[in-house]
Formats: sequence, C-alpha cells, structure tokens
Amino acid sequence: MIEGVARRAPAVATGVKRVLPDRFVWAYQGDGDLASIGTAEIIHAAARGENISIVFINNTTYGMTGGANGPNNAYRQRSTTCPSGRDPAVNGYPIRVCEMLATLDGPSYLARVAPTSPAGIVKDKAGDQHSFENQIAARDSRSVEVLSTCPTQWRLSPIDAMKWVDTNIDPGLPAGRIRR
Ligand SMILES: Cc1ncc(C[n+]2csc(CCOP(=O)(O)OP(=O)(O)O)c2C)c(N)n1
Ligand SMILES: [Mg+2]
Repeated sequence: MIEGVARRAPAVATGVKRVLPDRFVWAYQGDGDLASIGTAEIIHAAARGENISIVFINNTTYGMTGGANGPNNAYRQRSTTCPSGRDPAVNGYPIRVCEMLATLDGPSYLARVAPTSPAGIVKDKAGDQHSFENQIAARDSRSVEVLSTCPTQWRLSPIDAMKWVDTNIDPGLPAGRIRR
C-alpha cells in the first residue's frame, strides 16, 4: 500500500503500474481530492489510458477538512461554505466526472454506483469487479464512482444520508454504466 499526497493518486498509480506491470493497482480518491484539487491528474491518466483502476468515493463534500462545498455538491445542498445551499448563480454547477471522462478515448470502463440499498451494494461490487477484471485483461484505464455519504457534515443520520443520495444526488449524477 502506498499513500500519496492528496490529488496525486493517479500519477502514483501510473508509476507503480508502469514499473511493475504484473501488479494489480487501484487507487482510492475522494471528491475533493479527485474532482477538485486533483482534477488535472485524473483527466490526464484517463487520456493516457493507464492500465489502472480508480475507485472514486464521492460524498459531495470535503469531509475531513470541515465540510466545505465540493465540486459535486447537489443543487440546494448545504455545506459549511454554502450554508444556504448550492445556488448555481453563485456557486456554479456540479461536475459530472464520469460523463466528463467519457469524452476521452482512454477509459475502457466508467460507472457510477449508489450503494444505498442491498441492490445498490450488489451493483457496486459488480462494478468494482468489472473494473478490476478490465485491468487484469489490460484494457486501458477504468473508474468507478461510488456515491457515498457524509452523515457528520450533512447533519443527517446514516439512514437519512443514504436517502439524501437517492433523492438529491442521484438525479443529477445517475447511477449506471457510462462506458463498458
Ligand atoms: C494538496 C492538498 N491540499 C489540501 C489538503 C487538505 N485536505 C486534506 S483532506 C481534504 C478534503 C478531502 O475531501 P475529499 O477528497 O472529498 O475526502 P473526504 O474527506 O470527503 O472523504 C483536504 C482539502 C491536502 N491534504 N493536500
Ligand atoms: Mg468527499
């Protein structure tokens, strides 16, 4: 296991995979990390078609550092830096990472999953497995976006936080395979 600095996971994973191509390499990134601080990293790794897997844990918030507005906050979602809720006129629009990466030729597999129910958890496992199998079959890069919760920063119970994902985030970030 290698711990890279925030935003550099795709570059670190690229280096490991290129030097040790027989190793299975996957990286784990949050939304503040992958889609904000490290946006350039994921785009270029995907454009290069690196043979790595990325699991993107999107809880639509900078959880560890106090709950600031993230690049994927849903419309109207409240955060510590956006206490009245996200207003596109002031805060802009959420970035749909998988759809953006799907404009590139490099990624072989892109999916978004919402493990907010037993069926969603099964789909999440299947998506991760497909991503990992693609890497073993050496089919360019792949990314699975997992819609996640942050009950602490969202000020919700764990159950209500999962409901929030389904009712507020999922419509803007629909679950499903974006590229096989
Ligand atoms: C280059 C860099 N900038 C800022 C930070 C401070 N930092 C640590 S965690 C974090 C928030 C990360 O949010 P996210 O990736 O969404 O993960 P979460 O806490 O929500 O799981 C920030 C800004 C850092 N560690 N490195
Ligand atoms: Mg986050």
